[in-house]
Amino acid sequence: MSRTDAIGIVDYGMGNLRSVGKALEALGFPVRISGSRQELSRCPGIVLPGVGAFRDCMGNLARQELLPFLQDVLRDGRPFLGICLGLQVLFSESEEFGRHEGIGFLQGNVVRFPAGMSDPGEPGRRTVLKIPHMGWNRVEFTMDHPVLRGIPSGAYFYFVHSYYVRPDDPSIVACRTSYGVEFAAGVGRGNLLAVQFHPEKSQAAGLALLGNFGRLCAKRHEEDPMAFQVIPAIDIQGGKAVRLRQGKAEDSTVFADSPLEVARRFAGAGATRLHVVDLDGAFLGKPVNFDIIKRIVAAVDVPVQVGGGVRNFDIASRYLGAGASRIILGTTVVRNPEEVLRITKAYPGKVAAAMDAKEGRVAIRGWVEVTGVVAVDLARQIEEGGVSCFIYTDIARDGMMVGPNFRSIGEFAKGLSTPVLASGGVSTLADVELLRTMENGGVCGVIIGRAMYDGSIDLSEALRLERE
Ligand code: AMZ
Repeated sequence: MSRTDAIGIVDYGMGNLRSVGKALEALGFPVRISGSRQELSRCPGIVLPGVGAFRDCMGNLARQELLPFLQDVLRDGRPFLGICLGLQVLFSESEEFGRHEGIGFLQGNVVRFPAGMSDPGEPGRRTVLKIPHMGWNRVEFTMDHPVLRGIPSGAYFYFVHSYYVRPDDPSIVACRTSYGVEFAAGVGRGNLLAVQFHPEKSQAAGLALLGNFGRLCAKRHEEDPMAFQVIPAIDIQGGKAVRLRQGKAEDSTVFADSPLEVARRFAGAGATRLHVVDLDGAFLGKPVNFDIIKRIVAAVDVPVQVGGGVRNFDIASRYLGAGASRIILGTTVVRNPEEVLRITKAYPGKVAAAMDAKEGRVAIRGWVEVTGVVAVDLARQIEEGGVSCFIYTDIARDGMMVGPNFRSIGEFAKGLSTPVLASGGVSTLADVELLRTMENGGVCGVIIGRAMYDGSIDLSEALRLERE
C-alpha cells in the first residue's frame, strides 16, 4: 500500500488521536497520523480531530505551520473531516476562554451552551441540562452529503462538548441536534464535512460515516491530478517540435514540423497531461508560439501545462483563458516574486514554478543566465505563495540521455511540502520506474522529452507505469 493512499490525521500535539485512526483502519483505510505539512500534503483526505481547547489547538496549528496548509486543503476541495474541535476551529472565532480567532474558512462563531438550560421533553419536571453535553443524541440530517449517505436521519451519535457552532450561512448546516437549544451538529460544503459529535465513538452510525469518508478519499486518490504522472514534453522552436541539448538554442534537433500533430499523438497514446514549452518565448521573454499552443490546447482533451515566456499576469491570463490547465513560471519566480503572487492569488492551483538548476543554482531567461540562487532555497521561499507544483530540471542532463539526477531530485523534493515533477535526463523506462518509487518523497511525476522522440522510451509503456 502506498503511503499516498493513507488518510492524513492531523496531529497538533494535543494527545490521543488513535481512536479515529483505529476506526478508519478497522474499516480497511490506511491512515497517517502526522503533524508535518509535508507528509499530510500527500494524503488524499484529511481528518482534523478534536482534542483540547480552542486556543491551544489554534496555537499549535500555527506553530506547526499547518494553518496555510489547512486553508489550501479546504480550498482545493480535498475530502476533509473535522471532528468536534476540528469543526469549531474552521469558524471565524470562539468564545472559549476569551475570544480567539479560528481558521476562518467558514463564517460564524462558536458559543457556549447557555447556563441553566432545561429539558423541554419532560413536561412538568424541570431537569437542568448539564454542561458539557455528553452522551448519545439524535441527529437530523438537513443536507444530502456524500459522507452522510446511507445513514438514516435521526440516527444517534455520541457527543462531548460545551461549545457549539453558529454558522452565519444556514445553508452549510448538514445536520442538527437539540440539547436545550437547537444547534448545528455538522456543516458541509463540497467534500468538507465537519461534525460536532464523535463518529469514532458512535458505533454503527459512526463507522458508516467514517466508511463513507474513507471511500471518498479513495476515490479522490484515483482521480487525483497529483497522482504520479508521466508527462510527455513538447518544446516548440521556430514553430516546430524540437529537443535541445542542455537547453542550448543552437543544439537543436527538429523531431516534427507540427507540434499539434505530436500533441494529438501523445494524447491519443493516453497521456494524462502534456507539458508544452515555447522555447523561443523563454529566450525572448514573451510568447512567440502562442497561436500554436492555443491550437494544441483546443485540440486535445487532456490538461496542458504551458511555459516559456510567461513573464506577467496578462500573459498568464491569456494562456489560462485559452484553456491551458496550468502555467509554468521560470524567470518570473526569480525576477518578480510579487507578480507570481498576483498570479497564484488569481489562479490558485494553476501555477507551477520551474526550478531549472545548474549545479543546484537556478538558471533563467532560456537558461542563458545562471543566478546565484539555490533552487531549493527559492522553492522553500515561494511555496507558501500558492504554487501548486514545482518542476525541477537538471540542466546538465537535459536532452543528454544520461539518466536523471535522482539524488538532487530527491533532495530538492524532500525539503518541500509541494509536489515536484522531475525532468531532465530521463532516458529509459527504468528511470521512470525509479522516479515512481520516489512518490512518497514528494515526486509527483516525470517529464519525458528526447527519449520519447528517439524511441528509447515507448510512451504507452511509460504511461502504464502511471497506472500501476
Ligand atoms: O531549454 C531551455 N533553454 C529552456 C527551457 N526548456 N529555457 C527555459 N525553458 C523552460 C523552463 C520552463 O518550463 O523549463 O521554459 C519555462 C520557463 O520560461 P520563463 O520564460 O518563465 O523563464
